[in-house]
Amino acid sequence: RKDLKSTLKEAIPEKVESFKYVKSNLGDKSFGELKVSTILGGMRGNRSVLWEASTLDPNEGIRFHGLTIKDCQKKLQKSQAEADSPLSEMLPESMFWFLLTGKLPSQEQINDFTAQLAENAELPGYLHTLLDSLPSTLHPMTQMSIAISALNHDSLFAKAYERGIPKTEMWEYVFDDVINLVAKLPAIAGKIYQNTFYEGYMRSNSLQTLGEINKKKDISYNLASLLGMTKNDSVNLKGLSETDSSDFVNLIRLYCALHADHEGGNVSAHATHLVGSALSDPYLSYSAGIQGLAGPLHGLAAQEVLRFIVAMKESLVKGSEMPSDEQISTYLWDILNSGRVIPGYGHAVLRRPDPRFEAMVDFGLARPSISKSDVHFKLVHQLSKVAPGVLKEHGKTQNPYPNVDSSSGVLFYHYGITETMYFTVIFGVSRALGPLAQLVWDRILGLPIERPKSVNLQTITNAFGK
Ligand code: CMX
Repeated sequence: RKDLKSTLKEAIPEKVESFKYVKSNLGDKSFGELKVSTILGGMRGNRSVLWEASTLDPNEGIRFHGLTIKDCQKKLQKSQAEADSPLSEMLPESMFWFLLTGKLPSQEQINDFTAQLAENAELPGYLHTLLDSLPSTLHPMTQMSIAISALNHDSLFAKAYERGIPKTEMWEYVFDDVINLVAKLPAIAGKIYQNTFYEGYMRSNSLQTLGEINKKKDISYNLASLLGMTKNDSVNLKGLSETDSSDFVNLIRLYCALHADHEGGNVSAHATHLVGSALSDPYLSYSAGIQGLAGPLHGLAAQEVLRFIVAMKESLVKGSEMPSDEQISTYLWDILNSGRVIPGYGHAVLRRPDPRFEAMVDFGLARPSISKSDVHFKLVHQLSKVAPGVLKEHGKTQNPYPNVDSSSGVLFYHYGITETMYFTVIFGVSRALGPLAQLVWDRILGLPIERPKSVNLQTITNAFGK
């Protein structure tokens, strides 16, 4: 008697043949308003998600309400205390305000908003208990999605819905949940870091901490503090210098502002929007976004890139001598020939080097301790000149250029966040901003539940008479 898996195995060849037939013979045909290739090909280019705050142009990159990254770096508010420093970066709080309202905030507005978030940053007791109960071997992204999902316990929107509220009032409760979630993300991320890599320094029975939430500081400072990276907290286990500590806080600010939104079709944004369309509260919705971000073709690439760069350094860098372009090229071909992808390269929409990658590289180039002395950074930079040629010759990827994940991990690593498994959690803190801003608008506009129509291969084939 055949078991389930063997029965399935038997059904595979015929279905794969049918898939190949439809893809190669009917791909160009219009099926309703779409091409068959769009249905089979991950809905590429299909304009079907309403998304207000950002638009991605294949050749230009991202614009936030019409502003480029460089415009945002000039116009969005910085921390008031460091507003005059040329090395100070825009605040993610400012980016969130802009994404949500389409208006540039004043310094006073951002000061107040930053204080409001810090005031709500502490985690409820049950979340500490829950996170403490998870094994430290559980991937940090899984821990993050569990923690965010559990905050549904306190959802004002879910409670109001249960009581019964008109559709026109929903957005106000969603807004309150969104602010609460954005405020708590640094503490969630910090606790996961400490539990996973520092044996629970933040656990309630421990007197030691890597750092703490400071109610007078911004979310990036507080996240950096909880990772043990700020100089002025009571404990400074990692022993960073004042300059490095301040640079690290600015790295988090830049990273979180840049990764906040990338229009609505990417997996984390779309998952948040889709789940939210069922009127699941913002915690459940963004928890779904985090689970998508945890995929290696999306946010997890940040972790993959760093592992790849470290391995490449071990294999190609001898002492202080950098490898030749030819050596890098051979290294890349070995990876491609073994059927693997080059992490940090390619993009579903972009057709040029990602301007977010360039902004992160500029951060490193502005600091000689990174640009001149950090071998991993130098390797990332050299790779970005060599890999496009190799990928073009390989001939598969439609975009042979570096994407955002190519450069971020190496900068965290430089300052001492060496736990590669953790990188995507910082992405998760940042990516909340765009999709959650859109979720508020979804409810303001009263968008309906998402329900695309699915079709099977037989239906497509029948439509064209085979
Ligand atoms: N190395 C090797 N091959 C690659 C490649 C890369 N970096 N990027 C794409 N390809 C291959 C694809 O695997 C695909 O091959 P098959 O036809 O055999 O399946 C082919 O090129 C065509 O792919 P594409 O249309 O150019 O790219 P997709 O839109 O399908 O996928 C992406 C986009 C990002 C998933 C893909 O480029 C990739 O896997 N890159 C490496 C992982 C990565 O860096 N992800 C992070 C993306 C940014 C983010 O979301 O955070």
